[in-house]
Amino acid sequence: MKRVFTIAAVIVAITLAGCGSPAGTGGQAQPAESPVPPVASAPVQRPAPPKPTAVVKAPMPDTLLNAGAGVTNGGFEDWAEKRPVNWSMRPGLEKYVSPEATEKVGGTTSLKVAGPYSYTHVFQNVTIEGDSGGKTATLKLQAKCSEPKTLSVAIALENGRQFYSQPHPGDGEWQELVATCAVPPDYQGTALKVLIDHHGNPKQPVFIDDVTLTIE
Ligand SMILES: [Ca+2]
Repeated sequence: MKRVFTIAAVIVAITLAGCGSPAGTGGQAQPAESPVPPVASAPVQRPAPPKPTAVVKAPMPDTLLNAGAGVTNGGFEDWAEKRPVNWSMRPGLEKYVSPEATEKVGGTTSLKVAGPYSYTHVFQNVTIEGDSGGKTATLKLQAKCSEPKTLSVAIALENGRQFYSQPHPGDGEWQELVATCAVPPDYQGTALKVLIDHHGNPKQPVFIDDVTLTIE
């Protein structure tokens, strides 16, 4: 009998154990954790960077030559008393210049310069209005010359410095001659001299037309 009770007790124990709470639940079922939604990556509003302050450069003041006219009578169209208006020569050498209607580039006449002489200069002082320091002046003209190394042109500063072009090749053709002058930054002069230099005991005349002077 004792063995029968023991078996019965075991059975009861097993049965009671089977009526317990479901294993593993621990009572109240926990709601499944919902996954953390990803944080929407909203565009980050950053404050607009300050606009760069526009650097306003003061414009280079204009430099006026002959009050804006540049070289005056650069085409040698205007003559008075057998001299080209606004051009100069050394005293006594005016007789070597004349207007020439058959050799010209523009207009109706050019400047003819003919010897005999060892050399002669025809020049014009071009006044400067405004600051010219640090700028570059450029002289251009058309010239016809038949003897090599007898004709050059130049820009002269008031301190005596001269900036010469290459000489005309002397080929008997119209050629452009160009002289450039780097004006010193501290230049205080009030004029630039445009200089036509015919030299070397030339035997043949030269012709000049369309003289211009610019600065920038
Ligand atoms: Ca002319």
